[in-house]
Amino acid sequence: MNQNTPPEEFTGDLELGKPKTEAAGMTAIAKSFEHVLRGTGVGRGWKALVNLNQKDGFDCPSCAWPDPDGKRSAIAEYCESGAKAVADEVMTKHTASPVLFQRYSVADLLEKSDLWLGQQGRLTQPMILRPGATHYVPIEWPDAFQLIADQLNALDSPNEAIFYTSGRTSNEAAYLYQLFVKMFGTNNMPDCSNMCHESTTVALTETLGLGKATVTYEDYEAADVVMIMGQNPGTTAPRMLTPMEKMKRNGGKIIAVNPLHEAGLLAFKYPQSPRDMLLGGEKLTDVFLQVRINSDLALLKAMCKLLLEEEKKAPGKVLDKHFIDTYTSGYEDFVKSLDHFDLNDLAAQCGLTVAQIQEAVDLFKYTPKLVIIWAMGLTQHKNGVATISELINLLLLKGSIGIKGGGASPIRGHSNVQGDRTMGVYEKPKPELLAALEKEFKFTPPHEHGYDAVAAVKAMHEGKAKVFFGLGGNFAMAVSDTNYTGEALRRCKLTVHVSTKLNRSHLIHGETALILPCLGRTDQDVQATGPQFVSCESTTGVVAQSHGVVEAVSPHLKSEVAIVAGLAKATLNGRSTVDWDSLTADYDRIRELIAKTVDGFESYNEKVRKPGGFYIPNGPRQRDFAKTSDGKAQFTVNVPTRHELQTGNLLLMTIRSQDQFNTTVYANDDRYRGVYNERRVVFMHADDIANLGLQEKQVVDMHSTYDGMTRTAHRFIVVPYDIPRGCVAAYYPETNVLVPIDQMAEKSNTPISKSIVVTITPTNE
Ligand SMILES: Nc1nc2c(c(=O)[nH]1)N[C@H]1C(S)=C(S)[C@@H](COP(=O)(O)OP(=O)(O)OC[C@H]3O[C@@H](n4cnc5c(=O)[nH]c(N)nc54)[C@H](O)[C@@H]3O)O[C@H]1N2
Ligand SMILES: Nc1nc2c(c(=O)[nH]1)N[C@H]1C(S)=C(S)[C@@H](COP(=O)(O)OP(=O)(O)OC[C@H]3O[C@@H](n4cnc5c(=O)[nH]c(N)nc54)[C@H](O)[C@@H]3O)O[C@H]1N2
Ligand SMILES: [Mo]
Repeated sequence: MNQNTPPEEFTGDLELGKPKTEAAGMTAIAKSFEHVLRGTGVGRGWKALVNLNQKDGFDCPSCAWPDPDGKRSAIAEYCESGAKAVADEVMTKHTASPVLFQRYSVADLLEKSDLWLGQQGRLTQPMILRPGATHYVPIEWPDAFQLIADQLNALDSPNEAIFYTSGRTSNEAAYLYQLFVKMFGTNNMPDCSNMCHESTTVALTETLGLGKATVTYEDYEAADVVMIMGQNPGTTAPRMLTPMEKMKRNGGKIIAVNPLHEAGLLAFKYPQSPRDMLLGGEKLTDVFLQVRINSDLALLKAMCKLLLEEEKKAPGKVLDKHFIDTYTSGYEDFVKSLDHFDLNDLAAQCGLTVAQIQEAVDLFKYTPKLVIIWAMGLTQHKNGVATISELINLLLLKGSIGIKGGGASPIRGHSNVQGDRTMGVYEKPKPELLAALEKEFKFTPPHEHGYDAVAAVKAMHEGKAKVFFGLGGNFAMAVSDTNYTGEALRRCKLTVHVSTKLNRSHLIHGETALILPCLGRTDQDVQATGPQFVSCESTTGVVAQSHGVVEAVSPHLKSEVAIVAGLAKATLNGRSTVDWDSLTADYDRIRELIAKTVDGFESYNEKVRKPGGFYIPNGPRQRDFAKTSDGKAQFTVNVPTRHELQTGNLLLMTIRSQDQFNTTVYANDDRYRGVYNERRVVFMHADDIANLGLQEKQVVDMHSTYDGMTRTAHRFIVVPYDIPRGCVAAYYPETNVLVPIDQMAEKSNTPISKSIVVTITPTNE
């Protein structure tokens, strides 16, 4: 078997049902309870659930959706996904203790599925895999820190080390981590953002001066029209459906842009509403644009062209000329450039008619209260940055930025991925932060940009980097080109993972490997001065505290703060002015340092203690675009990409199922899409199945060929599905073997996980 990829076996009993036409409802609530209570023991599970997203409880580890600013209902502030993420963390029935590692060698564990690895429960003790050993064995914390410190200090240059972050890390841990890494001497800080919303960050920073959402929670409910592009909210941000339902009841309209009729886009049943339960849910989408994969740029351009035509028909009613004149630059060039594009051609690229696009434009032509929401369906393409810049063009035409009920709303994935960046986890650190750190801590931080995720893999592959340290995440499975990435990790001298749960990255290891088990979001965190809390930033820029509530499964777990501080102390060994132990003892002291060095965090300890937290400064929300190249919001000229597919070629998007959180698989079902007991499936249009001479449920291989090299993902079952011709979909991470390491979005380097050209052939059994 291939040592770098998950096993390719089927469960053997794929069941296909009808895809659902609504999300949430009682089933979702029932499923939530089922998941939590099954694995946790009733007391722990309840304790965790009732504290989830309450103002004095903990921040849901699942996604970065914001909490309502006002009152919260006691039970509704979690969703099925959140409940599963909590269950996954608080489960106690099993633990991945030293007994497990004694029983199974690394080779044995490699043959287990990702589902099985996750089901082993929480890690309980630091473990080490020594050079040439077959099994992980326990190691004491001080020895682990010393071993990593010795390896780091033995490198020829600090730039031979890589420090990855996944987005669950708290602000406090993230801040210490980036401080330590900069003091060690490198900016090699790739993070999961590099594979996620980096295209968003780049596009928004260029066009508006800040890489974050311009909306607040209230804007969703106040909008007249919300356009949801490239996102599957029923699965990946179910709580978003609550304000959507409210805005609909206020008379608002929803436009959905997606190659799939995702259940969460169609209708929503509010589980606490007797009316919904009796009468059925609220229809959500008013205009559904079933676009071809990666045609969104063409669609947005067509919408801009139609808006200009509408403005000619009703001058002064459609475009916000005052906003354009006062706050933007590049308008004339942008308008001129639209002449080069033909409406019918643009519509055809999307697989739509002009009339369908007009129907959507009619909903928002006379109102600026337009919110555009987007996620991975826009970011993970070669032209991700261009597409998002085009989306900004549309909002600028309407003057929709910096008004109540309007704006740009990327939905971040991991619960604190945005906060980690704010705290300085970034391979291209901001000069202001470097200057502040230099002043406060009296050292010279490195200015040279570091490796992002893809560059880090290449550096390890080429032997330029030799130590990989991961603060959370599952790098081996999350990055593209699984075999290449696996080989890169295997070439390291040392790989270290700070983790809550066992995952495949622990098994695809360097010469020496360490697993350092940490507290999760739900766990109580008690340090020398008493119980501590941490804080996180939501997708709308609210920073709030999070208190763990359940007792840790093992006395050997350390908090991420304690781990980072322990490592910093051992590695820098007197070379820093920081008292790492005192910071671990009292997280208020970390927040004091953040207050002194990070913009917008003045009086952090005070503000974060206010119920509900506080908003950090956001220029674009106030129509302040001072941080762009000329101080104005930028219109940009972007050209749609044509995917000229040769016969037999299809465009593959790699997507999430209902029962996974990124690389963590909770179960093999995808209820909303009607798929049960199996993840190795490929969704195809019936005509494409017929054209290729395939049958429903036939077993096939998928191949991608780039730069003369063919990569293959073996054994997927064909599922006929309502998807545009020429487009196919399959689950990530199983399909990451097909994404070439060199195929990234322009300017953001995000792997092209949503538009991979593939061919499909029957598997030779
Ligand atoms: N339950 C659960 N929740 C999660 C996660 C999880 O794995 N499970 N992951 C978290 C993370 S880190 C993230 S980043 C978010 C991800 O949240 P999403 O972006 O919603 O997740 P994906 O499954 O990647 O779905 C992408 C959606 O985009 C559509 N799509 C794909 N290509 C295109 C395209 O070219 N154009 C358009 N218009 N649509 C397209 C797909 O059909 C799908 O509906 O979710 C977060 N929340
Ligand atoms: N083909 C393809 N590839 C993709 C994507 C895609 O859509 N398609 N999506 C991309 C996206 S959007 C993202 S964000 C990345 C995700 O990439 P990652 O963030 O690297 O992956 P996760 O699966 O979220 O990481 C799960 C692991 O994190 C650890 N963990 C969980 N909670 C904690 C915690 O509180 N602390 C610590 N220290 N560890 C914890 C657990 O051990 C668990 O096994 O994948 C990317 N890769
Ligand atoms: Mo993500």
